[in-house]
Amino acid sequence: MSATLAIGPYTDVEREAFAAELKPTFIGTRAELDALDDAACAAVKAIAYKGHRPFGGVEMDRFANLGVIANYGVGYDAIDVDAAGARGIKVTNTPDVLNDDVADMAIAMWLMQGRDMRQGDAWVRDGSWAEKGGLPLNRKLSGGSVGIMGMGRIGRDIADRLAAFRCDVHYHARSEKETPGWTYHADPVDLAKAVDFLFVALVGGPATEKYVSKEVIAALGARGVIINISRGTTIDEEAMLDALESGALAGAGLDVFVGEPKVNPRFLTLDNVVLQPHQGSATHETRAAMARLQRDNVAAFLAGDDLLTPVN
Ligand code: 8YV
Repeated sequence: MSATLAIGPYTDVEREAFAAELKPTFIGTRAELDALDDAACAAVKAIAYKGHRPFGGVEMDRFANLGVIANYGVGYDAIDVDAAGARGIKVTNTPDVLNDDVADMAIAMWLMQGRDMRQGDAWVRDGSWAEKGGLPLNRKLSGGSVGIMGMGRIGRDIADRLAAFRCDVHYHARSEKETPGWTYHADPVDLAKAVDFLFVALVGGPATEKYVSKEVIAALGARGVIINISRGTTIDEEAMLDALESGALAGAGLDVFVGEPKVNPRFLTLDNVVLQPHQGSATHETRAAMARLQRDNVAAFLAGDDLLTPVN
């Protein structure tokens, strides 16, 4: 048994890189984790974690010599960081290396939803163009009013892109930030009232559950569109579905869902949504950088060096 346990759906490329550097033991499923015997668990000093299944105190207690959980991803809501801290276990994540890709995905869904590109593609493919003429007109996006919910590193990269589209940028965050003249709203409902397009870039976890509430969704209104690249849990999904179905909300572009990869079937019949399988960071380049940073954190811990990107 190795000192490093790699838990999750690692790709072959990631496995090879991991095997060459740290020779971890790989665990793909919950059953394999449960099947580890006491001696194997006692050998584990570092866990490299990938995925969104909760990993809490009960799981940590199986590893008496565990010192670090290195998460693959900037969001570490799957890991109970308080439980880790209480046991003297450090947690790391993979910030920054994925900002570009996630912000690009947000902009792509905004363009795709606002310009009806999903419908446009179908219009060409099914012969409607030749039969009926052009697609019904859609919405101008450049120069519009946009809101960012959560002005962390990814929120800022989305805002920078929207500024290049000459949009009027508004945002909500716990505190006002230094920005190039963007409008701060201390109340999330006020932000929603001020804009047509709302980009959700909050951190996940209990503190932000349903932060985009029924009231926020109502305040966005019938011309409102929600773009979410954060976590499904940050939005009151049922309230959003009700509003999308009734026309109280114009549309949504969603890369994340409550209970993913299973998606509420109500989404599947809606024409006013663009749905993506949580692939904001899913490019060869960025995933390689995330995996690199995760391995570097594990290696630093095993060598007794400072962790590169600790979160506790
Ligand atoms: C996931 C993500 O890590 O970084 C995050 O917080 O949600 C993603 O990049 C990725 O889906 C692998 O689990």
